[in-house]
Amino acid sequence: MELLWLYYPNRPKKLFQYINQGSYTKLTRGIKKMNYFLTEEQKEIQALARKIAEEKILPIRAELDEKEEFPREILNILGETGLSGVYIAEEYGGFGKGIFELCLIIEQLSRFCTAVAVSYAANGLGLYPIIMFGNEEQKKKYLPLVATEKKLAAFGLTEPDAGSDAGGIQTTAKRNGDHYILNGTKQWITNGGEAAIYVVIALTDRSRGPRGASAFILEKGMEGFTFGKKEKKMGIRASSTTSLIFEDCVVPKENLLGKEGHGFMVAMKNLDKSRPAIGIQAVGLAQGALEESVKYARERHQFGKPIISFQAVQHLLADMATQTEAARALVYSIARYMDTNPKDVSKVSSMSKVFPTDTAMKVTTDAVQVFGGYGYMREYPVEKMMRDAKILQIYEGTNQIQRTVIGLALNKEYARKY
Ligand code: COS
Repeated sequence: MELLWLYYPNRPKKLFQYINQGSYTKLTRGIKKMNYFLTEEQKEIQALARKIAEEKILPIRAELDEKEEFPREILNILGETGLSGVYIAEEYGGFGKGIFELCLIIEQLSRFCTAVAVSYAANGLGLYPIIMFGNEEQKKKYLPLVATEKKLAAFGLTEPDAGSDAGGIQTTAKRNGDHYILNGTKQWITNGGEAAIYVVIALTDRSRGPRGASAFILEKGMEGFTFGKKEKKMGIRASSTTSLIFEDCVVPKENLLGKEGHGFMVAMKNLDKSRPAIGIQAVGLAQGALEESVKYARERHQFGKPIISFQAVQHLLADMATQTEAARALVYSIARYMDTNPKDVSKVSSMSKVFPTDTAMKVTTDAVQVFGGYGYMREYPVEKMMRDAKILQIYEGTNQIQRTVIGLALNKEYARKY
């Protein structure tokens, strides 16, 4: 611990306080993972997230799901320990780390509850536009709120008639003196109603389509900004999903993010940045389902033997384990690559989402199969895991869109290089 202080003298003390409480021997056993050559600091971040997940999420995840209750207390703990600010620069109260460290945390949370993991991850989706395109004042004002004050963030792009076709948004922002006046509705916004900060994409020049879109920072409580009802979902039920409603919503001109007309680019770059965070939710979820399945297959007896001794079950588990590890290796390597700030990451970013999320759907479905009839019952965790997996193939760009992005990039790269 002391050594870490020497390396990062500006860091608030609290990050590693939590980790020193209690003993690790009580933690649940996991399946042995590959050595991904994490630094000592990355191991500490991972261990802290794991401890919080096992002690705070595992005992109540079924209840949170059943009651569709927002996990505010768990998010507060993530805020108090400093994990909410891991990817935020130190000068704004964070730890100045990258997408890779963010992924290490999300993986551990998602291993026990994807609803908690996405509520945490959505902060990144809300803040990365400010990190990438915000001016100094905007960064100083908004980033510390999440890094040190336990506030949450959200991103508003999707509309009732604009999902995959993000360029088809209809929400408008009209300049009126020192303000913009926003009108329109955003739909299915993660952390809707719970977040204090919202980055919203709206048209400042309708005639120019996507090229007339601009990004704005909104605060909960602004005049003319309200929320729709909390959606009732198939999975990730503890997370909050609402619409954002703008009726002559007054936004100061200082809250324009970047330049007018750059909103679509801001949105696309933001999605590029955040898709590994969805891929790693899938990895954590698949890992959780695999662990539950191995444990169960060792305990469940049929024909006088544990079912793990039957080849049919072994082969299912073997594929689940192999695919989960492959997904992890993919996300880890892409996240590390993206942290070197290469110019164009759309292709790899989409890859880091599409493969792990298809994998999680398969692994969780197979987990229910291993559990048989019990797997279909709500008393066992794999039922929730399979429901939670489905949204991963849909949100932040359907997997069909991810394949389109990859295909377009392949075509472009080939034309350029050969
Ligand atoms: N980074 C930066 N700029 C980008 C970009 C990226 N990743 N992708 C597109 N752009 C730019 C283009 O360069 C183009 O700029 P110019 O107007 O200067 O030429 C502009 O944005 C429009 O691009 P394009 O014509 O490719 O737009 P399309 O509407 O055809 O977009 C896809 C295509 C499918 C890639 C886009 O609509 C998309 O990603 N959709 C999915 C959205 C999504 O994930 N929705 C769920 C949201 S959940 S938060």
